Amino acid sequence: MNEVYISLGSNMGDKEETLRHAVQLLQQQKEIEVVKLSSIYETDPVGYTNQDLFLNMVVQVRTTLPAQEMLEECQKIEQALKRVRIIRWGPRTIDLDILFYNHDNIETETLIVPHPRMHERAFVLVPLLEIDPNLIYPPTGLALRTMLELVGKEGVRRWKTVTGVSEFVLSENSKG
Ligand code: A4P
Ligand code: MG
Repeated sequence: MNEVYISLGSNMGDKEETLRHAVQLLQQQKEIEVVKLSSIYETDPVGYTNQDLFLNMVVQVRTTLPAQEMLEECQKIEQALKRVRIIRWGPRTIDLDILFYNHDNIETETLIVPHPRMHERAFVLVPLLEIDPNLIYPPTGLALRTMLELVGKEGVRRWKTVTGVSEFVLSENSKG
């Protein structure tokens, strides 16, 4: 069984519903078990800043799928949720990025793991460390919480606490 961390981000439409729907679609795959969810964070846009705030979260899953097939599942979910992307780093209904696949280092034309920008992004590190505060970033051997201290938590605010996978997936339309 492989342990995988996935970062989810949305900044168009009903962002919370989009995150929930993406987690539902992950959970519905028989080869994927969603194990843990972070809280949902409201985050200031990074990169292209003239766009709406994001909601970001991280999920931990277990899967029998090889990394490339896990990426394809993530891309199917992005397509199912009709991701529109006009500007690089610009608004998107949903983005799913693979952060870690076990402790593997993967570098193919379509997949780089660990995700090459994760360690400089508070919107990834804060929810990831909520799931496991002791994670190490394999390329540097540094604790991720040390990397977060360097980056700072500015622009990342806890927006909604998520109590469990099934509660989150089933709590359709509950706002606030
Ligand atoms: N790809 C390579 N490695 C991976 C991986 N580990 N996980 C390839 C997922 N995909 C990976 O991605 C382009 C290609 O990357 C894919 O075809 C895949 O083969 P994309 O998602 O289609 O393009 P993108 O979203 O424009 O690029 P990317 O790299 O996902 O964007 P970023 O760098 O993740 O930036 N600000 C806030 N606050 N919150 C956000 O969530 N997100 C971005 C997106 C910018 N600013 C943000 C946020
Ligand atoms: Mg992406």
